[in-house]
Amino acid sequence: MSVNCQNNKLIRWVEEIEALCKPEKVYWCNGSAREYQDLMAQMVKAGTGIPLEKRKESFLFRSDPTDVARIESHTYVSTRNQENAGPNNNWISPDELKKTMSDLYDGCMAGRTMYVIPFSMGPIGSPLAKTGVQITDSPYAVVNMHIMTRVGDRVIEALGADGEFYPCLHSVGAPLKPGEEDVKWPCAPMEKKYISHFPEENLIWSFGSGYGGNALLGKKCLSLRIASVVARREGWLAEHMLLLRLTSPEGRQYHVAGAFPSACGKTNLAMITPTMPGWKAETIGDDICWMKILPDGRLHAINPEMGFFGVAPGTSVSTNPVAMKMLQSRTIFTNCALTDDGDVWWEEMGLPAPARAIDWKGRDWTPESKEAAAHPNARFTVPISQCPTEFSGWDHPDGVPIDIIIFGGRRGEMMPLVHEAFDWEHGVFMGASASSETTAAIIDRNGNLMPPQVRRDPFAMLPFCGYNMGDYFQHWFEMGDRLGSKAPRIFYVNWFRKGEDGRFLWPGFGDNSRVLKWMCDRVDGKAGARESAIGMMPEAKDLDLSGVKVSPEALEVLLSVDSAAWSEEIKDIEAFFMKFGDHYPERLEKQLKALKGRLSV
Ligand code: GTP
Ligand code: SPV
Ligand code: MN
Repeated sequence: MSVNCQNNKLIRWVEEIEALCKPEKVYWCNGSAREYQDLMAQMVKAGTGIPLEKRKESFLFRSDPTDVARIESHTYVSTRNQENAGPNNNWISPDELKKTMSDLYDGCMAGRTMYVIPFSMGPIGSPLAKTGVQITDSPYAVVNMHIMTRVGDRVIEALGADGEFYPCLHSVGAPLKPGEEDVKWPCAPMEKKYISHFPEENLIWSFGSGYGGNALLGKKCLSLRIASVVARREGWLAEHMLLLRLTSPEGRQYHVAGAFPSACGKTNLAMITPTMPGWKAETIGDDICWMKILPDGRLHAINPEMGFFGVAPGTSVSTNPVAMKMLQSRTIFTNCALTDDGDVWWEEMGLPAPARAIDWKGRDWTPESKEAAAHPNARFTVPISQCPTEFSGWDHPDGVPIDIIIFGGRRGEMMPLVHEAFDWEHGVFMGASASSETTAAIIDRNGNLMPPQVRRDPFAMLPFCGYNMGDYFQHWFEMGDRLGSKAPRIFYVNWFRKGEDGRFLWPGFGDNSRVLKWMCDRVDGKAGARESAIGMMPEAKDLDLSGVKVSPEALEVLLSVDSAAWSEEIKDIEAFFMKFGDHYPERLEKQLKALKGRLSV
């Protein structure tokens, strides 16, 4: 047991889980560098962690080929009344789900160590922070939690004798028989994987997967699914958003929060290198943001995490030079390819493909191989402190006051580069009607990558809202009522529009700063815009496009509203909203009607 733990509730919970899961031993994590190193050394010895010669203190892990991303079809929000989980969540009653999972947990840690990880989301002791305790039998999860959250004795101290914590139970679901040799990436078969949330008890139970959001329970499970429920109750917002601070050449500062679905550009925008001369960008967070109205009446945001779990493929010196610097050392890589000289490689890394490599499945690979060398959802885990553009005040307990909220998604057609909401209520409609093509960040119920398909993904929260999303929309309207004239301005972007040749029309990445500048100028009343059916939009002359490689024809497409396509889109939006029945807010219906009127459909 932890020498310091005075919290009886925690001690009792750990004892109860030990009795259920029957591990070989129990270890309380103290969060020290030594502990991290010892666990790494142990995993290297077991052959699961591969030290990288080319990157100091960095390691490569390869997951089981069936355990490569979040599994939405096996993710549950379990409330007594199904209506509270809403049509946006998979639901099983708490009694049934707990029965099924208790049977799975029974003896599931045999032959393994059970780690107890006390962690804090948000600065320890901050009124915005939440304490979690993850129990896991995965040392890989422990080292990742070390990077992604604040782990250890300090948390136990802050918890004291009767502090509240969120219990997060995790097992890879692969008990070992006496003498049985372990596999490199233990996990349970697909039909036994469950990522379950019991918001009425602030409880998380995850079984069977060791990957990303399925296993690092402080992230999507606690900081979004459970936190979103708490946030609604307490009057704040828990969002799937990046956080960025921009400084104009004149020294004016703007704080931006942006919600894009998984693998749709948050990490990249959070680390943007502006191509606009004189503009500076600083990174605060790349995935999750908690926002609260403070006494100044403004919406303030913190990043509750402490590291990045970012998509590797596509990260290159030209797309994200900041990340490339950040990943030079002290990084965990998962499912990247391994080169002969002891480095990692992935597709679109901006470096020539190695003549030979070991692919993410551990097989020999050459550029002639049919399959990709890295999995498309290969990831890096790295502390924010290593980010060259880290904002020095990123973990201030009061957070930063938000000026601009951006929604968006990945749409090859239809959606223009940028449009601005007429007001907060219209902005809530934009968020609620957001859509995106699905990406490699999700696998289907058979463990396969999903073919990209357009789906509604409101506020980029479809897989992460822990309650009925109709009520979530209403909560956003009510936040606007409280914010009044101090509400941030709301925009919608799409960096992923394609031309007929299938190529992106907009250069994206650093050049997205041109769109950000337009937003900042809109906030200050300095930039022009025309009123369109879907919102305020820049004309080409309103954007600073000096030196950008985009043809006038492409710009025309990027900055126009395709009424025919939008008329079709409206039908899909309406059908989606109808699913929420009694929970569908009147104000959203009003927005939908108004848009129909403007489009004359
Ligand atoms: P999660 O960590 O899953 O939540 O993803 P994310 O939203 O942080 O996405 P990320 O920034 O990692 O980007 C995912 C993919 O989109 C990468 O392959 C990027 O190279 C690509 N991408 C990001 N920004 C742009 C852009 O502006 N234009 C284009 N064409 N691709 C982009
Ligand atoms: C996402 O899927 O949005 C991620 C990766 O950020 S995971 O942590 O696996 O959820
Ligand atoms: Mn994410």
